[in-house]
Amino acid sequence: MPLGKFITLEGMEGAGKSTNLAYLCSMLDAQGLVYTVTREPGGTPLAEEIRRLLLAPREEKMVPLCELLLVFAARAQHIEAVILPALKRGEWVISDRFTDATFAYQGAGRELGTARVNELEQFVQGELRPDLTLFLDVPLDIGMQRVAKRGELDRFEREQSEFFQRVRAAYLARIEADPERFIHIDASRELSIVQSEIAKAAGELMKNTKQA
Ligand code: T5A
Repeated sequence: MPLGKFITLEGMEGAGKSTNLAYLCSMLDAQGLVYTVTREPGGTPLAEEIRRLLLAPREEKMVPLCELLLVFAARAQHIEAVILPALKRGEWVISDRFTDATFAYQGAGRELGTARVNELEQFVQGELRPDLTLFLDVPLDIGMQRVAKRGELDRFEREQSEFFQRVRAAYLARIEADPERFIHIDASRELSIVQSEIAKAAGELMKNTKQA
């Protein structure tokens, strides 16, 4: 059985990943494709517990290396328990964030650097990489306005704008380095326009998969 396809959604806070993930699933449904929807950090009960540790504001400062290792600990569990089994069953896997977020938030935001994240990526994931990554790009102020409407901010959402500038710059550098995998979408526009771009990118992947 051929492996399923692995699609990830990335972007800054409030970019619309969850909203557009639901849209992407409706596209897969329409094509009769079987898929698993998941998210990071999280995706299994244990990894969701680690997510709670990562997102909860706390008095004790979490050091960046602890944060990085927790992210990859959750990912190791997620990959083995959810992602690889689904791909091996031939299902598509749609994940709200994956390792690009680690390069952006821990590598750049926390200034741990790319080399360490690269090493852990190789160690934890082996050859596993997404087939397609949709990067939803919104100016920070728009994203934060959307997030603020939801209420209390998590530990990342409380960061300063310099942190998010580093995060965004890292995403853009990754897109530039791997333009085949990424689709860069201006997500500050109306949802219907954003979704028409998502439909185009996912449609291409579906077409290529059928032809292969
Ligand atoms: N993290 C994660 C790391 O540091 N390292 C890692 O390796 C990983 C995997 C949690 C945090 O974890 C960090 C990064 C994050 O800070 P998360 O749960 O993905 O990750 O957190 P958020 O990015 O904060 O997710 P949000 O749910 O806040 O944002 P979404 O999913 O991008 O936005 P969404 O879809 O909930 O939309 C927000 C609001 O905007 C509206 C929606 O209706 C909603 O109300 N909206 C639009 N409004 C107008 N026009 C549009 N085009 C709209 N699109 C959405």
